[in-house]
Amino acid sequence: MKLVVSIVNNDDVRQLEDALAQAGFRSTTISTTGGFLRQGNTTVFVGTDDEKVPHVLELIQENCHTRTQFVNPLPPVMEPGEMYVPSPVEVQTGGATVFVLDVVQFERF
Ligand code: 2BA
Repeated sequence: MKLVVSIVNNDDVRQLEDALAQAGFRSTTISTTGGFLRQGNTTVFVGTDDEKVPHVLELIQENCHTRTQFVNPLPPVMEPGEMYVPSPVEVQTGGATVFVLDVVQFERF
């Protein structure tokens, strides 16, 4: 058994959850925050049999989209009198960052 952990854009979660449910997969989501952009995203957990992992990955790929954002880098340490003019940097996020983990034991009581 595997646990598929995918970090996805908040705007894609609803669609992904629906697609997973329709295909018969159980999922759990938690609200998370990216360490770089410091913006909210969602982490989706799907526990499933090894042979069904490709189907889960397919659904994630189909339903999660890449986005381009512009962010202002953190300002450098300044000396008095110095001026910093921020210039936004282009960052591509997602579609999804996915980790597939081995599950040692699974129980439902
Ligand atoms: P964030 O950490 O907010 O990162 C958002 C996007 O910013 C990343 O998109 C990447 O394009 C860019 N980025 C991140 N760190 C960077 C850096 N040090 N320098 C330049 N650009 C950087 P994604 O790679 O698609 O990641 C989307 C979200 O997935 C991340 O949000 C984070 O929450 C999670 N994530 C990505 N890789 C991870 C990893 N190895 N471990 C844990 N979480 C990860």
